[in-house]
Amino acid sequence: MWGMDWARTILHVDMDAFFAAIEQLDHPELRGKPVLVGYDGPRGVVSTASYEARPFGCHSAQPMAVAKRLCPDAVVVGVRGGRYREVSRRLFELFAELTPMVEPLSIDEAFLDVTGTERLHGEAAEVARRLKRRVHDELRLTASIGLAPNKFLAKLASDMDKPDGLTVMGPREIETRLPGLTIDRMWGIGRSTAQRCAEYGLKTFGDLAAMSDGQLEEVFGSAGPTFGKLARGEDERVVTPDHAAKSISQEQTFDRDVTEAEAVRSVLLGQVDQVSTRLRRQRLRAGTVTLKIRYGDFKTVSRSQTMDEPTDQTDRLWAVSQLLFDRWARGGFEPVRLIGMGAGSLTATDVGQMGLFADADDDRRRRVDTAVDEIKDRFGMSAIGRAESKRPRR
Ligand code: TTP
Ligand code: MG
Repeated sequence: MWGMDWARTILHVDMDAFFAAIEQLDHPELRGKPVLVGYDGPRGVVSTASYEARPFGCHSAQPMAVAKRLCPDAVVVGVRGGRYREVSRRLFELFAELTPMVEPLSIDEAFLDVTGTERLHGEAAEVARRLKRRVHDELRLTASIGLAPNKFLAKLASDMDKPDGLTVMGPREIETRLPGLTIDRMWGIGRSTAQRCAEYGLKTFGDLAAMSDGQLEEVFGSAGPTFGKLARGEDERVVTPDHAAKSISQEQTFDRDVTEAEAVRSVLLGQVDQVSTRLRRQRLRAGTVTLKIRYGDFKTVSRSQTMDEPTDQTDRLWAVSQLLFDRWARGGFEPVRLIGMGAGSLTATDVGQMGLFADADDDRRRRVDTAVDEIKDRFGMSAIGRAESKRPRR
């Protein structure tokens, strides 16, 4: 059995058109139709497009106006963050039934290290097939899964046969399929870098794999040798569950540089929301908040702040994120290519600490976290986003 030959067996699970698939699930009249999820305003951005809308060129992070032009028949629906978080919570419960070695990457995506579970659950491909079936039966949604001996290959694989795919990247595929992949699929290399590489005659993983570390460094700087390893299918990174992580973060690369500070802020708010949910899910508190901002020219800056007291509350994390963001934006806003928010210096939330020593203010904030989730459920993410941005700044 090949499952036994591998040092590790890693699954990368990624839900198909997650937000849009949930909308189609909840609203049967949308099934089979092109759906765009996102805020339908002049500066709105597409969160995701259903698979029916993708042949028209619609995709995540695209300006909504562009997507509507590409696919005039698409139905636009607002974001219902609370509902997606609820489905995500159930999805991660299914993962947890399989293994405690789950590393969440986003609301609909995770690495699972299922090494050794074969004995319990059957051969690796069967483990993956069964997980897909459970997602389908329990959530009525489809997932795509990549199965490989490491994280990098598993993530590549899950994307190769979307939607509803199951792709194995084993020793045979590393020889046959990997060298032919174009390097825009390389982790950390975007489309524009890929274009620059093409000028050097570098087009495929095979091209990268054939280069010496010295040559790779010349082209890519210090990250070069890592690209070489990955291109050969080598990746030593281990699956790190949130409770063992040093930090929990979320980032977003935009399709085009975003020129409005407000638009960046609203994306940041969504990230704070996701990161704090993950903190609470893992009973962790963050001692520091870090923002990462990348400009169109790849120049990247980060801004950190230590919290007065470690926290898992959305409101507090948002206050600090906002402070960092506004301080940076006031110092001279420049169009943004990527924004990211990370929670670091993590400590475990002591269960005894949760109720007993919580002051009234703490309790109020907790109830606000719950209430906000409910409002988002009912009115969509944008309702909260707009109210938030009208609040006076310090
Ligand atoms: P993805 O897994 O990147 O996308 P997806 O699940 O919609 O589609 P795919 O089948 O290609 O995996 O992201 C998961 C959800 O996160 C997505 O449904 C909406 C949200 N999201 C945003 O809000 N903005 C973004 O730019 C991206 C990439 C995702
Ligand atoms: Mg997905």
